[in-house]
Amino acid sequence: MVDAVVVGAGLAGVSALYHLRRQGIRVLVLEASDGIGGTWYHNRYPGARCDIESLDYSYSFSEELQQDWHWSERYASQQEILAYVQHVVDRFDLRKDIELNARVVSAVFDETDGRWAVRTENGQQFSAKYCLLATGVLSAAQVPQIRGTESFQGRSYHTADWPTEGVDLSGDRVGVIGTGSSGTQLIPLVAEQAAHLYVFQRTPNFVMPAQNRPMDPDLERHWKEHYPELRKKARATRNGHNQISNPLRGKDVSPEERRAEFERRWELGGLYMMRAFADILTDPEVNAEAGDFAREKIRQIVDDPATAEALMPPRELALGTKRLCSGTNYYETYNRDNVTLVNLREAPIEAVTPTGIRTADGSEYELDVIVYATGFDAMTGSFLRIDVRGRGGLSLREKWQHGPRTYLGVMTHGFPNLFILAGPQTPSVFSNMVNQAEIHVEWVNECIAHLEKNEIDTIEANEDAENAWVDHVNELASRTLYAQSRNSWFWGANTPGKPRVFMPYVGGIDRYLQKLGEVVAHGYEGFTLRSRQLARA
Ligand code: N01
Repeated sequence: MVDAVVVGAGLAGVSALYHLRRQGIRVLVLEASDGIGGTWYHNRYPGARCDIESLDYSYSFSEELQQDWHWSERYASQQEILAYVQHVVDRFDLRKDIELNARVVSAVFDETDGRWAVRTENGQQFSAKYCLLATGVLSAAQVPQIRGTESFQGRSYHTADWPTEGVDLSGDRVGVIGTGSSGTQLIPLVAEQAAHLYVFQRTPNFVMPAQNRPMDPDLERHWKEHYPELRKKARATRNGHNQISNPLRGKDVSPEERRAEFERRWELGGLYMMRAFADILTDPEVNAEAGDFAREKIRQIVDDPATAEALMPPRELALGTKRLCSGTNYYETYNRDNVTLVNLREAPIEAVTPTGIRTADGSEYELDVIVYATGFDAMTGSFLRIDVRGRGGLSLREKWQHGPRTYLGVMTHGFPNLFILAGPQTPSVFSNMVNQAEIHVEWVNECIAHLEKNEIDTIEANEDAENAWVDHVNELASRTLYAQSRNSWFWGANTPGKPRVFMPYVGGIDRYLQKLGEVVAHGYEGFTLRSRQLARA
C-alpha cells in the first residue's frame, strides 16, 4: 500500500519522489522503460544536447549536490544529463522506490474509497490516494503514417527511441526525415559517419548556432558561489533561467542597433535570439527583421545558392513560433559532398519502398538506414495514452478531445487528487523544464502536506476556475505571433486528428509562480477540498 503513485521517472518524477518521501509520504514511481531519466534516457541520438545552460538546467533542491556536480560543457550532452539524473537517484537513495518496466495503462479513481487504482501493462495493480502524472510533454514519439514504411528492408530508427547500444552508420546511405530540434542536432553528426546522407525536409526551421563550449571555470565558480541568488533570479524571469533578456522593444532602437543586437544574439547562440527584444514574439516587423537576419546568415554559410534557398524558413513562419532549433555546424553540413537536401515542398514523400524512399517527382533514394526525426504527439500524448478515469468513470481522453482543459495546468476538473506535472497549460516548454518540474513538485508537495495535516481526503479543480484558466491561456496566446503561425506542435498540428488548440502557457514562469502562490494564499482558491465529514469550496 502506498500513498502516492508517480507515473514516470524522468526529471519531474525523480524530483516528486525526493520531495514527497521527505515529508513521509510513501511513494512508488512506475516507469515504462528499463531505465531512469525520461526524455534523456530515450533521446540518445548523436548530437542530443540541452539548449539551456547546464548550470541552470539542474536541480536546486540540494546545495551539496549543486556544489559537488561538475558540468563539463556550457550545454550538457544527453549522456551527461543522464549520468546526472542517475547520480541524483543513487545519491538520495531513490532507486528502491522506482519500478522499471512498469508501463502504466490505466489509472481509475474509485469514489467509494477516494483512491486511484493504477494498473500496469504486465497486470500489476497499485492503490494510492494521490496519482501524479510525470510522463512528460515531449515523450510520446511519433512515426508518420507514410505508405510502405513496414516494407523497408534496411534499418529504421526514431530519434526518441534510439537504441541504448548506439548505432554505427559508417559507410551507410542514410535518410533523415525531419528537420526540427532533433533532426538538426543529429544531421551534422550523421554526415560525418555516413557514406551519403539525404535530408528529407518538409518545413525548414530557424537553426541558431548553439555556440557550445567547454565549461568556463570562472563561470562555474561564480555559479557555485551564488547558486541561491541565481536560482531565485531564474524564477523571477519569464523563461525560468538566467539567459540574458533585452527589456527594450525592437522599435525603441534604430535599425542599426537592432541589427547589432541580432548579431550579438547569434554570437551568444541557441535560444538567446528569442530574447533579443521584449516584443520579438508580438511585433511582426521586429520578428520579420530577425527572420531576415537569420536568412542572410544561411545565405552566407551555405555555398550552393539553391540549397541555401531551400533551407530558408518561409516568410509566413515567424521566428520562434515553431520552436527555435539550436545546432552545431548545421548549415555548414550542407557544404559537404556527401549531403543532399531533398526539398519535400517541391516533391513530397510518396512512399517508403523496400530499398529506400520515393518522392512524388519519381525520384528514388536508395537507403540502408532511415532515421525518423519526426517528433512527438506533444503536450498531451503521453497523458492520453493512459486510460485515465475520474469521477463517474469520466475519461480524460473524452474530456480533452477538443484540447487540454486544466486549472493552472496542475489539475483537471472531475479528477480528484490527480496531479499533472509540467504538462499542458503551463510555461513548461517555453521555460527551463527542470525549473518548471521543481515548481510543480514543490506546489504539489505543499498541497499534499496541507491535505494530510488537515485530514482532507480530496482536492479537485472547480469547473469555473478551470474554464477561466483555459480562457486566460488562450487569451495570452492570441496576443502573440503564435496565433498567426499555427503549423507547429504547440498547436498539435503535427499529429493527425489532433485538435488545433494552443497548448502551452505563454505568460511566463514569473507570472505563473505568482498565480500559484496567490491560489494557496487564498485557501486553494478555485479548488474544492473535501473530507468525509465536511465539504468546503
Ligand atoms: O520534433 P519536431 P523534434 N514527412 O516536431 C518533420 C524538443 N527538443 O523531435 O515541420 C516529412 O520539432 C516535421 O516537418 P514539419 C524541442 O522542444 C529539444 O525535432 O511538420 N517530414 C519536422 O521537421 C522540440 O521542439 C532539443 O513540416 C515530417 C520534424 O519532422 C521538440 O522536442 C532537442 C513528417 C519534426 O520536428 C520536438 O523536436 C530535441 C512527414 N510525414 C528536441 N512528419 C534541444 O535542443 C514530421 N515531419 C533541447
